[in-house]
Amino acid sequence: MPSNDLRQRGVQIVRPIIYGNTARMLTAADKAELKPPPDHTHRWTVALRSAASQPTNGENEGDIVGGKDDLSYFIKRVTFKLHDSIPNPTRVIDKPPFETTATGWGEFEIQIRVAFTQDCNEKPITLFHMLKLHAWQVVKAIQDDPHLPIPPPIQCWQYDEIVFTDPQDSVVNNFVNHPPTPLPPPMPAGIGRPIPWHPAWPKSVIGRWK
Ligand code: SLL
Repeated sequence: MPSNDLRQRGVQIVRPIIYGNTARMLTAADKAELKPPPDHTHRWTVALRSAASQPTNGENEGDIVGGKDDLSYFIKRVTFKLHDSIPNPTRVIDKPPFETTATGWGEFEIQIRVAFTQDCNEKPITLFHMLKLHAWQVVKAIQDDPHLPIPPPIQCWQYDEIVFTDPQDSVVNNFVNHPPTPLPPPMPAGIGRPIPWHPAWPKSVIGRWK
């Protein structure tokens, strides 16, 4: 029997991921360095990462969301299909970090195609993410109080789990050898700020400016 017929029946392997984007408004320094077209307002990164976050190295809590675990032991390639108005709109990323960056002005849906390593013997999956640039409530807060500085970056992420049912025998050890970093328990109500902050709650942003 060829080895690709050997599957561990009744076994499920689960890997928590996030996909989504960060975005920040272009500063004068960015404009000088990147020389984007004049109508571009934001620089953004779309990514697929492990759900567990990096420990912070002096960054503010929530600045780096996800990405602690290297997923390349089972993900071979992530293809981001961007809006056709963007140069080189099909971005093929063959090694981590599975992400791509651009500047622009508009929000649109991004197709994220995830291809697994050959030994997984699984078909690619396709995810969709609506790029988020504008935190409208924060824009309103700035309009109301022009002394507020440029807001911190947008973090807009979707949690999901990649599940392999009846995995290929030959890859089970690989997964066992790469356990996902456990996610922190949820915070008790009323303690701490939501992480990542949510634009629907401007106070979560403004609190950080003090
Ligand atoms: C729409 N949501 O459906 C809009 C499309 C496209 C945004 C937004 C990049 C432009 C460039 C950019 O921001 N495109 O690189 O010139 O009509």
